[in-house]
Amino acid sequence: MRLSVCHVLVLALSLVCQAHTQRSRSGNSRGSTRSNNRNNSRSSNNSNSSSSSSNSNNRNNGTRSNNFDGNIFLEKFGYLDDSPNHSHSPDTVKQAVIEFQRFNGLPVTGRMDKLTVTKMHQPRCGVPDVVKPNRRPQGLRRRGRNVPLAYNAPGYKWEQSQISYKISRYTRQLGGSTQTQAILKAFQKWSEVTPLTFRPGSSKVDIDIIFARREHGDGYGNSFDGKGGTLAHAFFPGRQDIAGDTHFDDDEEWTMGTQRGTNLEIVAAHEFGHALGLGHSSNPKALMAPFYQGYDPNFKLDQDDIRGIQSLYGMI
Ligand SMILES: [Ca+2]
Ligand SMILES: [Zn+2]
Ligand SMILES: [Zn+2]
Repeated sequence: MRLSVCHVLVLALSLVCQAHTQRSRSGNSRGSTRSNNRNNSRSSNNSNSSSSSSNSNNRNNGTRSNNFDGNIFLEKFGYLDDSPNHSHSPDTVKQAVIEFQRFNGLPVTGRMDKLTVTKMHQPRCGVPDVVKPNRRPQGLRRRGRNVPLAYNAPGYKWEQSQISYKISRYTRQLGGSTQTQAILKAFQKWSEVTPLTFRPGSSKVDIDIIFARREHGDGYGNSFDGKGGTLAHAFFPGRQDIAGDTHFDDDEEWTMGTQRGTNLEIVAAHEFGHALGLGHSSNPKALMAPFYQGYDPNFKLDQDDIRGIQSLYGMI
């Protein structure tokens, strides 16, 4: 849709849950697709753990080195379809690498060069960047696989303008009021540019916030991965309980007001973008770009973020 290039869609985090989220939205087939994706990735991840070594010799696509499997990464974030043993033809992998490089503003070489591998190792959001190739509309597939499905937003939004939230599980790394402030300020980024308001709730809320480690109840495909890698993820709006929920990996070092660790307010603002319906942006300046950009005490929404959210909720 209009914003197109910038906001490529994302998908789903967890598709299992998302599936539920979206299924209630009648006529939306993307939701169920996502759930299939996620289920698949869960099973393929499992198969990998038992068979990756025996299969690595069969995989001659050059994305595997030093215990880092580029194919698993590319599958997780939507650039490759799920495959048993994460095996793909060299040409398929090349196209996926090209997509990843384009999306993330890297030189487009089609190879797992140093810049590309370094980028893949940076801390990032757990939500996929693009729709998996086999879920893309036929027209896009025919034109070549190096075309991510571009949206300025996945198309899910809250019907009400007052959104409720609560922090159900805090991290022990920061004081409670510090966390409350970080969350509040993160919401403000979005309420400053839309008619949305955010109110703390006590029981059933739209956006339920938790800190958790490893597997945390929303499917193995969403398990956190220890320090580094995935920092957090969030679910798109919808009618299911999990919709809008936002989870932070408690194995990260969460901080406020320092370059050290990972800034909670910035990551929360990014995740709330998803919880409100935005996908990832291929604009590296956007808050909704997939990788954590480091701490900036004066961080702001980019015009790209503002256009995205206003396309869903309008201006103030
Ligand atoms: Ca992590
Ligand atoms: Zn994200
Ligand atoms: Zn989760």
